[in-house]
Amino acid sequence: MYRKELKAFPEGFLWSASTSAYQVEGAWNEDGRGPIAIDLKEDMPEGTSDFKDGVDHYHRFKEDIALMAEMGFRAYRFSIAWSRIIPDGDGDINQAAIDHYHEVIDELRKHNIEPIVTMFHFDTPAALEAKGGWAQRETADAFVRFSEILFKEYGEKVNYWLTINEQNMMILHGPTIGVFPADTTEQQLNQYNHNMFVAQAKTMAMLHEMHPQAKIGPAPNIAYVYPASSKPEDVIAADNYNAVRNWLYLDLAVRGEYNSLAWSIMEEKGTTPEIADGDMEILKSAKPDFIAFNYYNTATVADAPFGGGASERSEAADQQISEGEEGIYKAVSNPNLGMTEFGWEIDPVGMRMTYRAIWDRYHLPLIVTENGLGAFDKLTDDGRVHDDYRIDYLRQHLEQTQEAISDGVDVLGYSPWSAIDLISTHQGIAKRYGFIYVDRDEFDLKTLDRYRKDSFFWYQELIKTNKLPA
Ligand code: BGP
Repeated sequence: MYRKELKAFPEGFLWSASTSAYQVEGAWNEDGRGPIAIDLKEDMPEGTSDFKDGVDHYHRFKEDIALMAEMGFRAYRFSIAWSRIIPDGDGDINQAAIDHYHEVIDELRKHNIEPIVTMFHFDTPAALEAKGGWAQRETADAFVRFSEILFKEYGEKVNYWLTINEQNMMILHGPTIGVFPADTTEQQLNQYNHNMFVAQAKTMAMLHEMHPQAKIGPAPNIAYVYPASSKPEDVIAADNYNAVRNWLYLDLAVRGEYNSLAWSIMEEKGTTPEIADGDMEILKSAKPDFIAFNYYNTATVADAPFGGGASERSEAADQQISEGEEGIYKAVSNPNLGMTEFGWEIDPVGMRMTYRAIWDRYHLPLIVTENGLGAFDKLTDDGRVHDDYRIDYLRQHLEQTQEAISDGVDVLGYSPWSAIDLISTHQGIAKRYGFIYVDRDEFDLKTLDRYRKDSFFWYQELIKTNKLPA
């Protein structure tokens, strides 16, 4: 559908950008913070830094928020570190951490920036992991208690809550992200998934009870799946992967039910989770106010008969490079798309399709909570980063966002990854996404000074005028 005129971004659109605590904060062992499972991971990919120092946002949040205010942010999406608030996950509350996040939220409010708070972004407290992690109902209960503490403390000041970041990527690519060991079985993963959904559902219902003015939603990574051709078997494969990658997660979060195709695939493999009495009622009781989703690119798949191989690129598999699975779908490259320096396909039009598909299924307002380009940025002598490639990427995705808005999709805001450079999940600081450059290398913290990239000024102009700069 081609249009001569696109609808404008709505008034009050939430122009934002995102970070997560363990990737940005640093100060990993300060002010009582307990370790997270990822801190204890010993096998970071060679040549990539760990997360311990981040980009020191914990100490420099005022400077960073001032830069966000200078860009004109209407909102900022960040996560609150569970193991700061409750160092061992389910025990004593750490007042220093409670105070810290009050300061962060107050600082944002001072600049008229709406906080969008993620409650759990990959950072399971190590003490809970040692007791069996998400396999245990106790971890789910501990998460609900943590949420209650957050709602009591910050519920009057925070209107937008996100429960769990990319639950689907944790389940599908946990070892690459570092959240689960490589030998975790599928049956275990499906149990973790189920336990997380029960926790999430309780949390959503609790917020509505405690703070009716506030809104809450899940934040999965949704990527529409294309068939490699019009061959009917390829179309079935695409439908399979849409079910196991996307709809399983949103059907549970929004409708409180298992996607029947995804469930049948688990049944076929004998990996269905155990469902305790009352769980399905709990899942049904949760009513998200919106769907937040992270979008980087689409996936393309072909028919995958047994014995035919599962993927063209499985050795590189991560959040955005599909793995494939014999009998279900075969992951293939899409010859119509370009790629980032890190091998992620780039598909702005696929974002429009993803908006449409989510909207058609659920009819809830949408917020994009991640989208962005990881690149090897270079700081030049003029103290800038000339990241025209990032501006192009963001512009194209925002053009498609405007197309989707014109198609009738209700979009509340756009919060790309990332507000400031931070440590990638498995590819170090070299893979930069921010509007703000941070002077540090993989193993040398250097000055940690902040620099405005060209994209900083581009985003500033966009927010000021509420339209894409010419
Ligand atoms: C998402 C995560 C983020 C983030 C981003 C970019 O999967 O929610 O935490 O890091 O992807 O991925 P990466 O850091 O692997 O480049």
